[in-house]
Amino acid sequence: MAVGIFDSGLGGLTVWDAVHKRLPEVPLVYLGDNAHTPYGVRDADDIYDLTKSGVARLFDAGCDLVILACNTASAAALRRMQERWVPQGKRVLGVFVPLIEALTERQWGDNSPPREVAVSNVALFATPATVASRAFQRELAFRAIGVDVEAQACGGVVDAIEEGDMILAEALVRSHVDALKRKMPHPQAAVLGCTHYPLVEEVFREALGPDVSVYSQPALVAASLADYLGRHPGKLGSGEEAMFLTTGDPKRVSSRATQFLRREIAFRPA
Ligand code: DGN
Repeated sequence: MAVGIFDSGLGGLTVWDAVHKRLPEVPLVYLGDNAHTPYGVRDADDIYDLTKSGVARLFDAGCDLVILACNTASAAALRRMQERWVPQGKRVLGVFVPLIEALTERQWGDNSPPREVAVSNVALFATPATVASRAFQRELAFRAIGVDVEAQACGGVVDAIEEGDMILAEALVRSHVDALKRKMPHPQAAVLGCTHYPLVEEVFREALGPDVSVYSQPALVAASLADYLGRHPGKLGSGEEAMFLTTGDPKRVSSRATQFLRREIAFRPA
């Protein structure tokens, strides 16, 4: 089988990279909806419709399982995508749960009642749509009690990364971290709740300081997928060529992707 990885643009490549490193034998099909990025400023119905088309395209391309490697899409569409596809034998996984399971020190799929955890205050950095959805707080409340969450909507960061303006992206990250610290001066942990942010993770880490534990999604999502595939061994695929699809301009997107992942990536039209 192939695993599909969907994002509004380039950010999901951070998840692609981690999954490819962890599971090099699994064929991956990536779809970036670059024509409609960023999702973070769209309304929930719009994000749902765009995600629905992207996921359908990945299943058409032969995927049996799709990861929504986009927090904004996961927050707005994951449940409905699962309701639609699971009865047809397809799986759709999001990126919130692996992160929250790591934060609350739970095993994959541990659905026991919420309990006290080691962390008591958390800074969440995400897009405006993800912050507005409160999906992170909802998923956390299923698993933990007594955790104070302060969210910072990081407007502009995704756009700057998609445009390749890393100087602007880094300046915005510093100002969003400052804004968060005015509301919560000493977070114990910080969650990078957008798959674009690992591309500026060092800037987050530096601005937050050494006392803050930073939770970044790609490796956590890859570990969770490895766990899932380990439990469903019949579904493991074997080494086909990776495929990269975009709704945007393949030439432009390929050049950006090559720059981000420091390897030759050739996108085709979706
Ligand atoms: N990478 C997406 C996420 O994780 O939310 C960014 C969404 C967007 O397009 N703003």
